[in-house]
Amino acid sequence: VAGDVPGDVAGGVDVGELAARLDAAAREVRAIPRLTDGLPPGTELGVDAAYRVQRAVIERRRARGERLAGVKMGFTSRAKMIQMGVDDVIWGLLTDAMLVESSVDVSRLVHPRIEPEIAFLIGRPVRSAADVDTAVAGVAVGFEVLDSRYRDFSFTLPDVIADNASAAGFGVGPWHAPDRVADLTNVGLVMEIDGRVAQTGSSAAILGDPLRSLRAAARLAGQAGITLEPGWIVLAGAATAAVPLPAGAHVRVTGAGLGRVEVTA
Ligand code: OOG
Repeated sequence: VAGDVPGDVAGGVDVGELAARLDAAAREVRAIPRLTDGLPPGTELGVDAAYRVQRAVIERRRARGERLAGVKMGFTSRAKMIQMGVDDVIWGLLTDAMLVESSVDVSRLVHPRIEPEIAFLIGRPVRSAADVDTAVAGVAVGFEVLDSRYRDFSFTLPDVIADNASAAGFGVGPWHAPDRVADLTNVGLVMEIDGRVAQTGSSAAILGDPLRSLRAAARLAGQAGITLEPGWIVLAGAATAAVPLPAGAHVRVTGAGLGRVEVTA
């Protein structure tokens, strides 16, 4: 994975400096103003530059020993687009440090939220969307913990792209062989918090079919020169709006036919 070096300038913005700002906010558990609010006059943070900032943030994490573990798709459902006020599909990168086993330390997060997901396990290298059909080794119900590094969880599209699509953590339930899953286009999803139903939805909300989201992930990664490696996980995107994840909460996400995954905050 090629990274941007500090001082790299795109659209007049200093990619390395913006990445350092986001990385520090995450490490110091502190919300910062949106990048797009503080740009020097005459400069602009476009979508391409925002992805360069995202990559530079990931490179900083890799320099500290984290390894790439997958890809997440964002805003693949209307519910999320409406909740966050944006209207384009985005993607971000997952690292091994983001994988949540049974509990997530929310004291390390600014204003965490959680949402139900459909997850894919990659079994063979994927370099383009054409590789996807033979590459899926497993399907699972999952969750994603989001944490915007921006004040009030408020951002424009380039801001959230630069902030690695608000990625903070993720977990998956038991893997199922893809040919054992009857129909991925309408998996009922229920997210309970402390035994109360917090969100319900259908995988149909994810671009009509989560496989479409996986193909988009493969295409976007391929364009960025990233191969989806065996063992990587792709989060297809939330099927519902995200809800706050307070300390002490116990969350259970169930997918019809896919079992469930639980996490304690
Ligand atoms: C951005 C991440 C969106 C999804 O599943 O739509 C996302 C955010 O809402 O903060 O992961």
